[in-house]
Amino acid sequence: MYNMDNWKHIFKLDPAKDLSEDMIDKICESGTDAIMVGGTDDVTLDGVLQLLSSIRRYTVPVILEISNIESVTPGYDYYFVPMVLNSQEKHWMMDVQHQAVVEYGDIIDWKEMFAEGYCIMNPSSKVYQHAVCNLPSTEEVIGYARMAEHLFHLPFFYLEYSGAYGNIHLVEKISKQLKDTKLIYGGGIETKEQAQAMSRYADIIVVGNALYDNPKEALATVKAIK
Ligand code: 1GP
Repeated sequence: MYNMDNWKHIFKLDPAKDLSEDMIDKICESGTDAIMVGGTDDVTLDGVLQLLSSIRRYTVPVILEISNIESVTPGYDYYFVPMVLNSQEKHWMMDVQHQAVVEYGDIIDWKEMFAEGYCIMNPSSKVYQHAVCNLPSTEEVIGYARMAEHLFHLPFFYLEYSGAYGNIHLVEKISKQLKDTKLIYGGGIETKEQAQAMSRYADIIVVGNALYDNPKEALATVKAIK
């Protein structure tokens, strides 16, 4: 097992999108702290397995962020389980996870399993619509962060702006609420400067889309914050 305490940077790869082997090589050798495999649409067991077999040739830790139960497979180092705190439906906060534990609880290795308290802040993103979210006010986001830290004792609070660069003042405010719960920021990071800015407040930044849209800049975000 790896020590996550010093993690600062994660690349998120979408199993429904293609990347060349050369690009996967560059991503895995970039110095990023971990590769997370996850997406919203068309996440299949095939896609998840294919990415795993490419990434597993490298020493970088590999995380499956569980999108649906059908695409879960052994072989990843860690499994991150999103619990969508600002969903309007209990289904996305609690029930999908509960169903999975009822079905597979006997064979789950709990040491590999980590909950993420998700707060999804970009109403135009697929994930926001998919998980039927409400847009919380600043006070409400702070409330979710406090619950993640003090009530649920979650390992991670994920401020998710997927596809859009978020409000850095909010990220700063949330970072002040969290001590034991690590703050993950993801969304719209495309440049070194954006990575550095979010990294001042978030424990871990996640870079996703930029890998597909602007790979050179995306790869440069690792060194920019280390
Ligand atoms: C998405 O938070 C990640 O789940 C990263 O966001 O794809 O916008 O970089 P981007």
